[in-house]
Amino acid sequence: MFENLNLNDLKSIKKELTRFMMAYKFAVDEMNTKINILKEEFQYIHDYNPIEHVKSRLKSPESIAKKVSRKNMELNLNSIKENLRDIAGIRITCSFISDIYKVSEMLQSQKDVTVVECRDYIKNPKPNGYRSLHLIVEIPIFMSDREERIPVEIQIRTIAMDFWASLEHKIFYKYNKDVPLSLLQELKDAATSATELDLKMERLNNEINIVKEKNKEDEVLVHNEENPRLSLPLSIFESLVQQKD
Ligand code: 0O2
Repeated sequence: MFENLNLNDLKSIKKELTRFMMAYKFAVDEMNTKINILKEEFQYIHDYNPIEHVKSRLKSPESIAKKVSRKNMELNLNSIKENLRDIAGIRITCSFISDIYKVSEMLQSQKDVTVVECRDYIKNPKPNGYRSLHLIVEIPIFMSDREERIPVEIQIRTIAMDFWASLEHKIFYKYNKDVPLSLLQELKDAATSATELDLKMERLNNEINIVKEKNKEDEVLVHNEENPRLSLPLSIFESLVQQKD
């Protein structure tokens, strides 16, 4: 296959491949920055963080090659770019189902983010019990000589959904995709329990929020000792009140 290539050809292929993968790395870096900003800003304003963990990964060249062959795609960079939209992947874990939709909306509403696809496996779980919100978004990457729009797959799920998916993934690989029926049924039951847990935690959290809101009404904004960063010096507070009058 390589007999007609000289050293320079091989060097240039290597360079092209590296540049191809780098664009996806930059897309992951950019998405991670966006997510960190949302996290910090949300924490600062609402004194609460909807994101528990963020994991990101670049699909390895081996996995890309396997998927290309599994999907009978052409093995060239243009076809890979067109057809494989999960080379850059981000997984966001939240505590509550409502947080998943909050985070998803915050990301989707950013001007430079284009949503290419949204698959809601929470409203419509897969038959095996898999739940998660999947977005494929495109973001612009600016390099020294060009701008490219790069697809990123974002999976957003609760801790319970993530726990289930990790175990299911391990079992699937351990049995080389030929999982005994009894185990599949147990996994389905576990998915039902995880859903029940998510719904129960959401209900409890809503109750806690009602109490928190009630307490907030009595809270004095100036000299907030619990959260000094939100405290306003009395003079500024008075001047703001005067301006409103
Ligand atoms: P990896 O190694 O995690 O990247 P497509 O990507 O379009 O070929 P599909 O299944 O049509 O594949 O897309 P979908 O449903 O959006 O799934 C994409 C990814 O979601 C998978 O990537 C998994 O990470 C995850 N996923 C989907 N279904 C399941 C499931 O039943 N169990 C678990 N544990 N994860 C799931 P990859 O490429 O399969 O693998």
